Amino acid sequence: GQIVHLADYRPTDFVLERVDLTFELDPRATRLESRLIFHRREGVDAKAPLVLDGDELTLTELRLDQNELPAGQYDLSPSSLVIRDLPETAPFEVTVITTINPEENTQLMGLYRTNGVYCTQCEAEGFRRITYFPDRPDVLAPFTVTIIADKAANPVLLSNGNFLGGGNYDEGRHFAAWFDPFPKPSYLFALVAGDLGVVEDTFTTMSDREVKLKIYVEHGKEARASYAMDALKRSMKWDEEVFGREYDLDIFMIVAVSDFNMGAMENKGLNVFNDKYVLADPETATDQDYANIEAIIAHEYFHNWTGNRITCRDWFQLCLKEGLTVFRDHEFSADQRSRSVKRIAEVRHLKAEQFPEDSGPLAHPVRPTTYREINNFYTTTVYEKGSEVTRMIATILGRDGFKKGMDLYFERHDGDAATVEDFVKSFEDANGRDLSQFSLWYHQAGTPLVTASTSYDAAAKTFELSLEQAIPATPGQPNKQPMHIPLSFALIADNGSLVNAASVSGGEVTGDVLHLTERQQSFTFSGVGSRPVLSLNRSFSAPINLDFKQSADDLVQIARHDTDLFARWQALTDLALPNLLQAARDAREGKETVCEKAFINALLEAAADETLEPAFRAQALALPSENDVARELGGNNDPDAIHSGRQAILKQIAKAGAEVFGKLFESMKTQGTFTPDAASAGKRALRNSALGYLALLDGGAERAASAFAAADNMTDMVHALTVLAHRFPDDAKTAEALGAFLKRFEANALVLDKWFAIQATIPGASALSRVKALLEDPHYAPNNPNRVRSLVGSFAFANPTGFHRADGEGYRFLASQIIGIDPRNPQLAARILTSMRSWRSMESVRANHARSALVEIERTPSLSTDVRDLIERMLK
Ligand code: HT7
Ligand code: ZN
Repeated sequence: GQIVHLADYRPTDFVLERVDLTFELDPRATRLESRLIFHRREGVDAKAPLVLDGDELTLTELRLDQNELPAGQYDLSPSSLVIRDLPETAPFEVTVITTINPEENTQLMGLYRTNGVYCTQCEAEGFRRITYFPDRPDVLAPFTVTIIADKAANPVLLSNGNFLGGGNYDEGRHFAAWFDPFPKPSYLFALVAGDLGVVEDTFTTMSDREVKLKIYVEHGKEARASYAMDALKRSMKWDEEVFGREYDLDIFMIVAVSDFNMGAMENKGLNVFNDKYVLADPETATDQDYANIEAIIAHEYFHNWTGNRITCRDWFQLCLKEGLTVFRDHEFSADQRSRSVKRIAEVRHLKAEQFPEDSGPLAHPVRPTTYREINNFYTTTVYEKGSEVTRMIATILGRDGFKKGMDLYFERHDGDAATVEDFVKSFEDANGRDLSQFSLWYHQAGTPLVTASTSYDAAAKTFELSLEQAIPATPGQPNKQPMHIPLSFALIADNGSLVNAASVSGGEVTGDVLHLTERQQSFTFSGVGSRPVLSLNRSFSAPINLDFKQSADDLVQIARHDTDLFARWQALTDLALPNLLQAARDAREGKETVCEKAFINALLEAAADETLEPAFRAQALALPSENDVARELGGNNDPDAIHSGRQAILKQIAKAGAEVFGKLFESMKTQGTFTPDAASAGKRALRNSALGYLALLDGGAERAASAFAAADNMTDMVHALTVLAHRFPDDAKTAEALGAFLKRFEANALVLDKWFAIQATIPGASALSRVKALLEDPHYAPNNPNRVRSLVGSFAFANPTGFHRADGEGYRFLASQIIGIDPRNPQLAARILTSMRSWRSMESVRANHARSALVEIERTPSLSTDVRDLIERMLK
């Protein structure tokens, strides 16, 4: 793969006016006749040829205005079709006939088959695996699609847009025609055909149009789509109410498939989903599954405006649709559930996934300027940091200013392929504010480090806050400019009330937000009668690392009194971290560790506080993970020491809180029939975290086993089974429970994924032999991405002690898996390989083993561009 540079962008020489596709479906030899109407763009040289993209295609026929094209008029290569001597000004029609083999398409890009269903995935560059085409997001056209297929095997024939009509055809075949009037780029094209069940509903839009809603699933799974349908209708309503966005076609369809590389895809009017994010019922889905379904259904639906109606000019602008749409789905979930608890979960995820990416060899700006393989840029930086950048625009401009900017963006750019600059300019123009310094967030990679210190002058009644920002060097960006960092803050008095300073000087302050814009900046608050406690970066208003040495007393004060629940959680985390870090150091030196009482007391106080929502208390009890501790340690990491140290702390908390946890386990039991609402889910989460602590006390295995036996929903069952398997892997009760679980859910692929993941994440060196044995289990499915992620992915991403074995066997195992998966499915291989991105932060013995494993992959002949691109960046 060639390196692509943003600076090389230029529009196409030809404008595509219309697309007319006719598919004759066959599992091994699908014929596609594609008719494309083009005209030469004004001012383009009359000799310029038409260049179409292709990938692994067989060209069967090529015509220009219905006449076969002579061989001398075009050049064919594996990746392109170049046609010369085209009309200077008049529109012309190119007919391209290709033959494709969906059955052999294991990459799951382009047209492929999953469980006998034809399905497409075209983002980012999959359409070129279907036909020769200007496969880039700035080429938009209306599409007409006709699908012809065997009627018995494929009663359902779907594509984008509105249904035009259908009927019987020859030889037991039938056809359906679809027209999508909204000009779209090829990456939003979709086709689905097969024998599927359907769940139907309707939605009446704000201008009183009735839209048909259909969710297609495998036969027999229809009942499991009802939560997704409900989430869809809530998403449609929310987008009207909050963003003023109405749905635009007569029909909106979702299809759930079992083989899919990512979560879902927002094809116009025909979203295709990984069935993991559609199917749910109380017996088989956890609360987390329900929350994911709600979020991803919303995310793909919201793309209809942010991504489809306004798309990206080029793939460098990916965050324009992804960061913004993640922000929109976060806001949706926050409105549907508890805003603070949602924010805590988002920040946990951001720090666990994006912060390591931003501090390692794969770091890149939210809006990159080069790429070799675009599939590798569907990253947590583009998505999650992209969302944080959008959130900061909202924080800086305020609710109304943000809305004005969004409205202007929709008004100006509907129908466009836009850029990040267009987006930012809409906010600038709508608010009369210069956001040029703020825009550095799009261009500078790396997580800023903000160092804060405070001093109080009792005589002058002033409180001073000194801030300094530093943005670490990242690949290709050694030097950084200071950024505009919006920091939400509060001053808390001794009695717990919030203090309003008479005035603040030293920089811009709007409401409860300080605007840090210089490298070093001091803010002075005047008229402050006694020393306040400062709560900084409340709600995680900026995605930064904050170095602010606060005393345990100050943190306890925030944990007790801040009106921002996120800040209370952050304070408890800040109390926990030094204990976990010290425990890891102690474990490494073979010393006993002692957890600070102030922390344990604050934690148990929050856990027992009935004025706090259970979901929040559960978040507080879920201490920073082993990976969080490793990140805080920053380097020379020993996962075994981190694990033992953390276990020691957990045990001390369990002992001190035995009574609290016992009570919570009893009182948080949800009664009656299962409902997946946030309040019930919160109670289950709190009860289950109590169980986690109780299992560390005498009789823990019995407790966990009986919780497993008593569980009447998947959340409780998975949790109890995880506690049992992770704490007592060799206990007979664990084998018994795993066996019972398998027997009961053997026929449900999504539940089987959980069974694999629980075992893949059992801590300790023996994990590897367990994982290897599971690879041979008859239920393992090496071609199903969900199953591979549940076993190999869970092991590499979520089992620090098992994967990062000191003898390097975990890394060697991963290398052999990557080498095996890559030829079949490069995207899947590449994604799992990113589990090695922080290899340099391991202690030297492990780091050396990791390097050797990466070099072994690098030496493999004919690696995909996906894997090669990552390996080269990781080894650089
Ligand atoms: N926009 C979608 C991205 C996606 C994708 C990208 C590369 C390869 C396969 C893929 N499947 C879906 C998903 C989204 O962010 O909404
Ligand atoms: Zn998306």
